[in-house]
Amino acid sequence: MSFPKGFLWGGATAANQCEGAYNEGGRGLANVDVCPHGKDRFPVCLGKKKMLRPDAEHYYPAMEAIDMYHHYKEDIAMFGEMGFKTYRLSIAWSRIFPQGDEKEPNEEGLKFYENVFRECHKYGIEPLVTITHFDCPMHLIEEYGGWKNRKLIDFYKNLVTVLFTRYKGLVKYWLTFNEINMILHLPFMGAGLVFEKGENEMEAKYLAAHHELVASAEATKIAHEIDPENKVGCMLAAGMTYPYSCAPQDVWKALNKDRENYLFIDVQARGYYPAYARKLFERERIALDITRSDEQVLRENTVDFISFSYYSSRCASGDESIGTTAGNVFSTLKNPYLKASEWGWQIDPLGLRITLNSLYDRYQKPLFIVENGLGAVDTPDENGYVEDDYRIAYLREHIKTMKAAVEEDGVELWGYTSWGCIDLVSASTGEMGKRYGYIYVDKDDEGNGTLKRTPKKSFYWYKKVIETNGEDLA
Ligand code: BGP
Repeated sequence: MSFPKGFLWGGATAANQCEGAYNEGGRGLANVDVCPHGKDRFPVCLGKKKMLRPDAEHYYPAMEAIDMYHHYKEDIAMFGEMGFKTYRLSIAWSRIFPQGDEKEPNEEGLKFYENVFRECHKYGIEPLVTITHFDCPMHLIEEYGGWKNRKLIDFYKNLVTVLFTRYKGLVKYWLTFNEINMILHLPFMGAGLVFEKGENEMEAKYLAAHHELVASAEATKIAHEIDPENKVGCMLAAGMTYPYSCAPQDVWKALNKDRENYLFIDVQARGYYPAYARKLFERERIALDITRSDEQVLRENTVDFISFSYYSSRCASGDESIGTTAGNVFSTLKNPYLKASEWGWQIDPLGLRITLNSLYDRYQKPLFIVENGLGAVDTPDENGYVEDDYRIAYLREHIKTMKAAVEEDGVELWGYTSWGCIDLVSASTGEMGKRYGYIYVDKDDEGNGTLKRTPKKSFYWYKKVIETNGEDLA
């Protein structure tokens, strides 16, 4: 009894957090390029502060990131050395369609990803591609208002048709939208939404979400038509919500908190809006343009598998006076039984087993953990080497419970790609100093550094984990 043969071990990144070269190769400007480092980051990502063009006062970490655009061969070779079976990466939409609404794609952008995929295959690495990891071409925001506009569905269909056709035989695993539930929490970064004064923000978010859900189902349909071998997944920012106590109002609160997230996956995995969602829209006077044909496309094109990120569990209570702590973007109640990372994200390995089981119980579809890891401060020695025992300990404990979920609980799990396998820009803070990688990248929060890559201690540890298919975690 062990991980199945062919279990997909690997690591994950996103274009906007590692590629850089934001204005090379014909790439157009995107929302993710203008999310600055520093105090304005959150207001911009939330759509509260309008920043549709970069200015001279801010530093924009995504513009260069770790310059993987020019280092991808070196980086993929290192993933190959670790023995990766898969590498999760995302496509920058504005590399393929610089404006987003063109008919013809930008060949240079297509060629870039083709080279990346071919490089992966050289090492026996299966690409796992996120079609949209938070990014949206700026032109689609300025001209159409981002995902609030139904027209985005057609532009997205055009994008995916090009991708599935061009990369047929090179890519088999696809994710339509990264952390689709993040649209509620980071609406500009996640869906290109900027709010006008007095706008019904909740309605705008669910409207944008509806368009993404339909676009996701359309993409699933097109993927299967172009190549029946394609496997399409949804992607949830997961982590079970625990009731703070056994008080029924805490249990009720926790159930409803989870529904805020499950709503999206319920649609993508089951093919229709659940009753509680319909009631929410009614209660909050949220008018969505759900057409008959939307309902049909959602119903007929559910996902093949469910992928998710897991950093921590969450906690909820009916009592509003309990203190909160940071979490993956949205804060949660402090769980007194858990320790936390330097950024306040609580560490809960058993929570991963609980999350795996609850997702599997709810959907009965194969699962894929596509993000997990510890964001920490690393202190390299004079050669750039980091002894990151804290990261190894975090990963080890999580892999143990993942193993238990597979071996003892029978959860069907296709793979595990830890987040930020090479150090990259933090999505929430824009820092470089919040590191997740097995590979250290010499660059700081202000953009200084040589970009030199150096394997950390965890690099050799993870290599052994993969070599033994998860048997040797020591
Ligand atoms: C998820 C995102 C990633 C990523 C990760 C870690 O929400 O999908 O893009 O960055 O969280 O978060 P952070 O970078 O804020 O530490």
